[in-house]
Amino acid sequence: MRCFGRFNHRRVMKVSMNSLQEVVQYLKDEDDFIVVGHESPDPDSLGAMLGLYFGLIQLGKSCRVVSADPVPAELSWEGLELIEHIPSGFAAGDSCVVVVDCEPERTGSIKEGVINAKRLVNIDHHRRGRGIGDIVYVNPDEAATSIIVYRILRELNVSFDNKIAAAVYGGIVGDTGGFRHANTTSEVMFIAGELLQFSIDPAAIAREIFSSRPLGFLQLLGAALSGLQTAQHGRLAWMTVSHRQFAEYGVDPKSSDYFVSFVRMLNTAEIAMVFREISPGQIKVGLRANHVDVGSLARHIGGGGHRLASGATLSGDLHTVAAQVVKLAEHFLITGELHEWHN
Ligand SMILES: [Mn+2]
Repeated sequence: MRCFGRFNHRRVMKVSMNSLQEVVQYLKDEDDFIVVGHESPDPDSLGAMLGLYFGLIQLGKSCRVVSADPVPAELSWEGLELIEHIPSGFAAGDSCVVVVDCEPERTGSIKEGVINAKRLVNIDHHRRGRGIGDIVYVNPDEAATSIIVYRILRELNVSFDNKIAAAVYGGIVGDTGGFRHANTTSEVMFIAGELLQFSIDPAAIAREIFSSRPLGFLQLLGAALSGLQTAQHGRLAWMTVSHRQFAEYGVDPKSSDYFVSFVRMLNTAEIAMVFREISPGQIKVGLRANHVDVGSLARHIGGGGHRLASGATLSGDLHTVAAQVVKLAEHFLITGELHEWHN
């Protein structure tokens, strides 16, 4: 849309973000909420959802928590059972929808109902434009959306308890890779330390997120890793997982986001990639890096995410798509430039 200047107010879309204070005020003023996270919910998305849910309930508001995809089976945090799994037919009615940890377009099969909500709030930490919503707060400097929720709950004078602490702590653990990623700042540790003063079980939370998977998952991971490929003397590493393989090992493709962490373990890898055929002809690309800006790479191919952790969904033949993206990534790694892209 073209901006016609200050005399034509109706033509001017709000492009700047709202402040955290404006989010807090909006939440105070509304009474009826539905909190929604992204498709294939991860610990940060779930921690932010539950933290906000418990906080709003404590303030006497009515609130539901809704997800298009089921909650990962390995997690057992208090409150996860309250999340309504609504794969289709979601309508917000008169409730204010709060989307956390993604843009409204990434809420999966319920996105139409989310986008069409009468009132929409969006809280996120992925680098992106403002996007839609009456109130939009996006802060890519925050390690986790759960930390943004922590700050909101503090501003709302919510008193923290064990279940809020466990959810927010779990979200932080998830998005910092168990305090191993570059986003692990002293501020993050300070907040985590404060949450640990509650009666929560950090060992169980970490084990459930990173180290507790069914047999089929490990066997499929092994099969996929045995096909690990590299280029540029190992600076680029990737593997593919076909839809047939997921079926063969009885693994839900949605539960395999974590595969890319194992590719990243290759000691020479500067860019790590996993190509997963999540449904026939639909390829999910996961990208990780230690220094290279794979966020730009993902945005270039229609995806998004953070500078060092990003992803995209492409359609086509698994091996053709993989070859195309590998070529793009190889060129990017050597020249720092992104050549023209058609999928
Ligand atoms: Mn997140």
